Amino acid sequence: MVDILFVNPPTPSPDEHAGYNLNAPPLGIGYLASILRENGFDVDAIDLAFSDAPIHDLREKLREAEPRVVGFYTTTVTYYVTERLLQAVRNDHPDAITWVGGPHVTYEYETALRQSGFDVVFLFEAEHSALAVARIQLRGKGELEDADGIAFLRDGRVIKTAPRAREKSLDIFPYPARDLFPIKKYTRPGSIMSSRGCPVKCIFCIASTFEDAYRYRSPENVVGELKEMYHRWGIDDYYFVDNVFTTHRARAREICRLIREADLPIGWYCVSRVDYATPDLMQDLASAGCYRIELGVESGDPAVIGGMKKHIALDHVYRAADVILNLGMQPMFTFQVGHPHDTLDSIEATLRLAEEMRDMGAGAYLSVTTPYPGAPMMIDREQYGIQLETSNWEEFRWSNPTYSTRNLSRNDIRKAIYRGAVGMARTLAEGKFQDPPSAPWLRFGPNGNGVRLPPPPKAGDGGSVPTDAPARKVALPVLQVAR
Ligand code: B12
Ligand code: SF4
Repeated sequence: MVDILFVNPPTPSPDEHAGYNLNAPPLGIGYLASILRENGFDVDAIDLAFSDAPIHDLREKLREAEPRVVGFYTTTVTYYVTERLLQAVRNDHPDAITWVGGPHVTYEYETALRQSGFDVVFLFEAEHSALAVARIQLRGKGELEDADGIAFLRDGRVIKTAPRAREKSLDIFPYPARDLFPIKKYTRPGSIMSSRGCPVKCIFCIASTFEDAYRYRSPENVVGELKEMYHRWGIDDYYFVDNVFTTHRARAREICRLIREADLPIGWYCVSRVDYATPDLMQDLASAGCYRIELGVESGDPAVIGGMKKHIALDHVYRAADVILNLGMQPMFTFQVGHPHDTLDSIEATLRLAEEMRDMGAGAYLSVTTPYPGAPMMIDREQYGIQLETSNWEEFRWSNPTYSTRNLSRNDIRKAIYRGAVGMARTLAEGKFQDPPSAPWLRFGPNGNGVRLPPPPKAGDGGSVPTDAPARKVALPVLQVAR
């Protein structure tokens, strides 16, 4: 009998990720399992992302593990699937206590308690809350009211306890319990999160509300985790799932230095911002094995970018493409259509910019602006002129428009996303953009001649890599974050 069984539900639209070819161990429940195990609880986990028969597989696991608590991770699109899995637990193990956490129920906790029937909803980051509730429910130490950061029902009333402050010293958390997941089955087994939160507040994103202020792990702690994954599982290809890996520039550079010093033959990719893509920082990333960088551009129209509070300029985009391509890495630009400030003309500008980037050899993915619970544009949707046209959470995917705006019908957005997808498909068919060869090749080169360092950036005079200053003089927004 295990104390707590964590469950990652399957996604209702697995094809959605085909372009990225991404599936990775669910780090949130990995962190929770790890901290609970460290505190003496017996934990297990099942990742149903791969399952063809999730309910059947969960039932088997319940029979084998006989958990006292079953804890579900869920996002908005997986919420209905998670409800169905909850029913299986209720049928087969009516005595089990059920927990649920993640970005969707954090905001939709009333429905999760009243309609779906979960016993405890965990709000926001939950390492400390899960430990507190486990002590209360499994060891009989205290009352649920005493645990901060949760919601539950008492005599038909929803009790929401005091908010719990996010952990500032992320190094205190043990590494995620990857041993509980089928590491060999993942296309991206090396997912790792080196920071949480974001200092920017783009209106479509929940990073700054759900994870709050930007917090980061020390370079030593991060590289320690890379070493563990490399030596224990032989993983040589990593995926930093940080909202923005390079927010603290000096820390990112120190991580790169430690990776080089450890001489790990690894490759990796991460998310940055176009305004951070300076030659010196990008060269540091490349020389430590980074081969792909994802950067949000969102729109080809500066007014729309301004409306979403992204704080970037189009000059940053050209510079980022130039710098990253010249260092032999792949820039992967992401764009959105259907933003509240978008018009048919601004969408044309976005599609044109995406095409321009593809012609340069970069990746350019388009998705639909999607208002998730907790995002500023969802909270203030009336102010943004958003008319939701569905209440089916499974439709809240980046390929599917969920609303009309003052300027656009849902069908206008649908047509635009289709054109964007055709553009990307054409680029792939023409071989302009391919999945880069992964880690070992990059680090050791095709001739096996040791670590491959990228060429130094060429000087601005005649070279195609510009200096830090963009060619066109613009006032570049400066973010108030550590550098
Ligand atoms: C990696 C990732 C993916 C990977 C997932 C692979 C994997 N298994 O990790 C891929 C690329 C497949 C993916 C796909 C999608 N993703 Co995604 N993804 C992420 C990302 C960047 C990191 C996830 C992570 O590891 N977080 C780190 C851990 C520590 O945080 P956490 O998971 O939230 O867990 C903590 C708490 O939530 C809580 N908790 C979580 N689970 C549980 C369970 C219990 C029992 C308890 C007590 C507590 C608890 O405690 C944890 C520890 O503090 C997040 C952004 C983010 N920063 O989280 C987006 C994010 C989760 N994705 C998002 C979205 C929208 C999607 C897609 C819908 C996009 C699309 N294609 O349309 C799909 C849907 C996939 C799905 N099945 O849900 C949104 C979700 C918003 C929402 N309300 O649903 C996020 C938040 C991004 C954002 N800022 O908008 N994603
Ligand atoms: S989109 Fe990126 S920069 Fe904007 S708030 Fe989200 S994580 Fe931060």
